Amino acid sequence: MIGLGAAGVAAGPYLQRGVDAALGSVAGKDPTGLTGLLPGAGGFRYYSVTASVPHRGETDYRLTVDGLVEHPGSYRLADLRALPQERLVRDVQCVTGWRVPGTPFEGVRLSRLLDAAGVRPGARAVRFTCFDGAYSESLTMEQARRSDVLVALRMQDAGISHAHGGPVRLYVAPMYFYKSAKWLSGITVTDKVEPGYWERYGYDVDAWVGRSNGRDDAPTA
Ligand SMILES: Nc1nc2c(c(=O)[nH]1)N[C@H]1C(S)=C(S)[C@@H](COP(=O)(O)O)O[C@H]1N2
Ligand SMILES: [Mo]
Repeated sequence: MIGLGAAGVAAGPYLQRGVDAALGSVAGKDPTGLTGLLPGAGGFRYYSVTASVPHRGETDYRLTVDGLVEHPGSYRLADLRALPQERLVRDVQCVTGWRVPGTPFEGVRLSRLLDAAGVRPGARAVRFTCFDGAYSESLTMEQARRSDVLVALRMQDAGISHAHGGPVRLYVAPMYFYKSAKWLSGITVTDKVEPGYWERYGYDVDAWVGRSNGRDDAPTA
């Protein structure tokens, strides 16, 4: 069953509905990945574009920062925890419709890591890679520097579980949840935005909640 799901994802999200039907109760009707309802997680669905993901923790987790920076480097979990932590409590919104209200995330502001690395002139974007070996995401430099974009170490007042992309995931609060890359392992500063995994299938690169992917919600006061 996992093999069938992975094949469906590889072929594209629009085929996923058929795959979901074949998987029956195992997967939800969701075009953005292999899904399943996470137990006890407040309505979150599990997403991974790969059939399995290695576990990384205290001894073997590394987050590399490279590309157009003065000081490329890598962080261990302890290094990330030693930096000032930011807490955000917002609604999580998946582009397919499900939503989890008031979810706390905590971590290091991405802008802090960019400042520490020393972004070079000419840098316009940031690319994110994951230790699942497949997923990627990207932000413009302006988006990446927002105060509501975190390299998150905690979610729902606990360490981020493996299912939710732990030990470290990206959290892009103002955008649909596909921007929040799980199992984050690399941050590369680049000269232009490179569309991420789902964006190659037509999802918007600028994924503002309510103002992208064909939605145009009335502005709230
Ligand atoms: N590495 C990786 N990150 C990912 C995904 C994925 O498949 N792989 N799916 C994205 C999508 S579409 C969503 S909705 C969220 C789901 O996060 P969750 O599994 O913690 O609910 O992760 C995003 N980040
Ligand atoms: Mo999603």
